Amino acid sequence: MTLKLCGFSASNYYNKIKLQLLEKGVAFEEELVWTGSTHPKLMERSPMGKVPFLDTPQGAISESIACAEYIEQAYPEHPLLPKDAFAAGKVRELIVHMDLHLELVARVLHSEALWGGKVSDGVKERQRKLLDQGIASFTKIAKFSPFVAGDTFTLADCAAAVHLPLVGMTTKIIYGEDLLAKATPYKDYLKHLAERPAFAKMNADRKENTEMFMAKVRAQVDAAKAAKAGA
Ligand SMILES: N[C@@H](CCC(=O)N[C@@H](CS)C(=O)NCC(=O)O)C(=O)O
Repeated sequence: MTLKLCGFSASNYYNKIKLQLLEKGVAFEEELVWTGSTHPKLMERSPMGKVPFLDTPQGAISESIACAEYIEQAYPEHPLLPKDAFAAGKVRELIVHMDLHLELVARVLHSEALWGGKVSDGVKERQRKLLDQGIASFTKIAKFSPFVAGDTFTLADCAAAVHLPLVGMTTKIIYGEDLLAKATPYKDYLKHLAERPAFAKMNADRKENTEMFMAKVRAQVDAAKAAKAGA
C-alpha cells in the first residue's frame, strides 16, 4: 500500500508534511479530506478531526509532528533530521516553537484576518503580547543561514515555509504591520525556498485548493447567516 497523505492542500499543517514527502522523494498518494464535519472518513482516522493525517499500512496517524517523525523513521533515505542528537533536538525545538508560539497564537486571529469575523480588542491585545514574546524568542533560535536551522535543509524548513507567511500576513492584517518581517529576514528566506521544486509543486496545489476551500467556507458562513436571519 502506498502511503496516503490525507487532508487538503490549502492547509499549512498538511503542506508541512507534503513538503517533507516531496523533498524526501517518498512515493505517496493524496486523499482529499475536508475538516469541519464529523464524517467517519475524518473522525475515525483523526481523533480531533484535524488534518493532516497519514494512512499507513498499519493504520492512521494524526498530528503533524507525529506524522513527520513516522516518515523520517519509516523512510530513512534523504533524512531531514540531523544524525547528531543535539542538532536534531534543535530542529525539533524550532518546529515546536513555530507550531506553539507563532502559528497557534496567530491562529486565534484568523476568524477576523481570513474569514470576515470579528476578534475582540481584548483578544487582539492578549495575542499581541504572546506574539511579541514568541517572535522575540524565535529570533534567538532561528538561523536563516540560509536555512532556518543552519546550513542544511531540515524538517524545520518544512514547518517554517508554511507557517511563517501565514503568521506574517495575519499580523499585518490585524496590527497593520508584519511583526515577523520586522524581526526576521523571513521574506528573503521564502524567496530562496520557493526555488526548490517541492515548494513550487506545493504552492501550485495550495493555490488551486485554496479557491475551493474559500468557496466552501463562504458557503458555510452564508448558510449560518441565513439560518440566523430565519431563526
Ligand atoms: N496540531 C495539529 C494542528 C492541525 C490543524 O490545526 N489543522 C487544521 C487545518 S490547517 C485543522 O484541521 N482544522 C480543523 C479543526 O481544527 O477542526 C497538527 O500539528 O497536525
